[in-house]
Amino acid sequence: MNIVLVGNANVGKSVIFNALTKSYVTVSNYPGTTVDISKGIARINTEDYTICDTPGINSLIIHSEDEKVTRDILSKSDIACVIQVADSKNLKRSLVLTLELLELGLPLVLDLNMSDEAKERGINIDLKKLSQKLGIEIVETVAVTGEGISKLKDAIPKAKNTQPLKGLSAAGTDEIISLRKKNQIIEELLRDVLRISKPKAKSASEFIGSLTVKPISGIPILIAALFVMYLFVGRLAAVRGVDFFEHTLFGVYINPFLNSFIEKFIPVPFVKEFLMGEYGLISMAVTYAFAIIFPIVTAFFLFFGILEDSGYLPRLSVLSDRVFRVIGLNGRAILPMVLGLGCGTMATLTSRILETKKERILVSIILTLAIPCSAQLGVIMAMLSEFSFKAFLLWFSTILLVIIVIGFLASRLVPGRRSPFIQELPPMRFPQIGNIIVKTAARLKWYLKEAVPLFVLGTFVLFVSEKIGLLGLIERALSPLIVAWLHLPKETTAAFIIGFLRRDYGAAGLYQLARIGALDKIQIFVSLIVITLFVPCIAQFFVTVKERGLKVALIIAGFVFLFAFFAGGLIDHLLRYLILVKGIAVL
Ligand SMILES: Nc1nc2c(ncn2[C@@H]2O[C@H](COP(=O)(O)OP(=O)(O)OP(=O)(O)O)[C@@H](O)[C@H]2O)c(=O)[nH]1
Ligand SMILES: [Mg+2]
Repeated sequence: MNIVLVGNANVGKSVIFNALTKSYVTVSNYPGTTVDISKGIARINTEDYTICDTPGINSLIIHSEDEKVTRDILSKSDIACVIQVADSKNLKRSLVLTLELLELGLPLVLDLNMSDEAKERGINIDLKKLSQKLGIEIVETVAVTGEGISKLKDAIPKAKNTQPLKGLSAAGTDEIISLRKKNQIIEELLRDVLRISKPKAKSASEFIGSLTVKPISGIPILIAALFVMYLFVGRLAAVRGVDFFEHTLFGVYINPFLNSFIEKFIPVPFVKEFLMGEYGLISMAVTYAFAIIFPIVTAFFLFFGILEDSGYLPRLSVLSDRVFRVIGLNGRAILPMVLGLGCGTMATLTSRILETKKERILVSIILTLAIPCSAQLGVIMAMLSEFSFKAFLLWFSTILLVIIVIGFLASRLVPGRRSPFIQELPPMRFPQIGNIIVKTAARLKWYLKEAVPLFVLGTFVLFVSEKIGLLGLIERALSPLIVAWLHLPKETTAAFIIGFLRRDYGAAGLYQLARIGALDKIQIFVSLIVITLFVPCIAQFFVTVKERGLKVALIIAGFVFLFAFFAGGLIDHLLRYLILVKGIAVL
């Protein structure tokens, strides 16, 4: 039998799910974290149940795709109990959904979560009275500390099938009358059960929150956040961390040991090259994955987790709404894009939280074209940190410009409409260290599982191509593009080839070339622009096919490929002119 967790967005459903099932699904402080159903098993009173975590909804009437998922699961037949998780701070919004759930007639438990924050704000809810009026079990929880979870478990077997509230049936089927009636009922309920004892004072977190959304203070805060990320991921992890992993751990211990091991036991030249050669399984795939990319993504995921849990991201949507309006989107679109910095594949799924098809296509285009994924971003920052933060900002502005120009043009071409922007702002919170660590570990595990096999495959492809002379052929064939147009050395071709499999792997290849001094400043910058704009990795391409259809995915990928090389060459010529002819130190 199933127990389904439903509720408005960002109320703590996923934390409750994790507490009940002892498994982990992502928890973040913004609406729309969960976009698909997650299932887990929980033992409640000696019985095993399947618990379903669902995307947040405001109503059972569907607006966006992620809401449909929830609606669908509620119409299944084997539901033992529905738990509505609610934000105690916002009882009114929760009750709109409760009234709709009552009409389903299923056993229902109302979980008033975040009661810690409600109490802080002096909000008191008379549970007994509310429970009587609605005819359902009600418990209070603080999901993040586990308070009340055992009461919630006790309430599940007690839940009985619900009935629609009286008075509501009288409204019949007229939607507007029924809406008015519902509001009236909710107002009455609130008058009976809700007591607010403290006058509303502005807290420090509210003050900081309000600074982040005003352009005058918000833009400097954004730049400061980027700077901290650049220092932490670019300088600390990517330069120091990679140095340690590559030179000390792999350079001094692991690789020499493996070398002598192979020398001793399998002294066959072919095997030696296969494992430790230029395109060797260990010297390339394993070293790139663990020595270069692992420290970078770890730092990135840590930083990102803190950002997510602080509640900054929804505020960034408010700040950026004006820019997004130019490109046919609204501020909500910042979420999939920022998530795309973690992984474009996941972010493409998150574009479900957008309301119209047009918006989802536009976001898919931008995700494919201009959003680098975590490891790639880290490598980019590391390479640019050889110059200055200025170079990083120049890269950032170039990409932003591409997003705005292409977004603007695409929004004229793709038919459809833009939806109005409504963003609820969750409170700014101090991130929970425990959640950040668990989340980072879960992401790292997923990352390794996802990336390493493709790294191995990519290396194998390069190894074979090199052996049969295909690589040289491709290098020569692409030389008008890579050498003549982009002014890059032909060795970068291999990096772009593996970039097809995973962009971060391609970026790591460029990083290696830069570190051995094979690229000058302009070449570094240009190759980074190209690899950023470059085709999506295979996984992201397939998710785009799944979500948007093959035709749209192919058009996007084809366009992006041409555009990346075109823009790279343009920037190369511009930089050469500015730096070499005019002598301006742009980088
Ligand atoms: N203070 C406090 N914070 C909570 C509580 N429950 C959840 N949170 C925080 O609220 C945020 C949202 O939690 P999630 O579990 O991701 O919310 P959700 O309902 O699954 O959200 P969506 O998947 O977006 O619909 C996270 O930052 C949690 O740490 C609580 O009882 N008290
Ligand atoms: Mg969730």
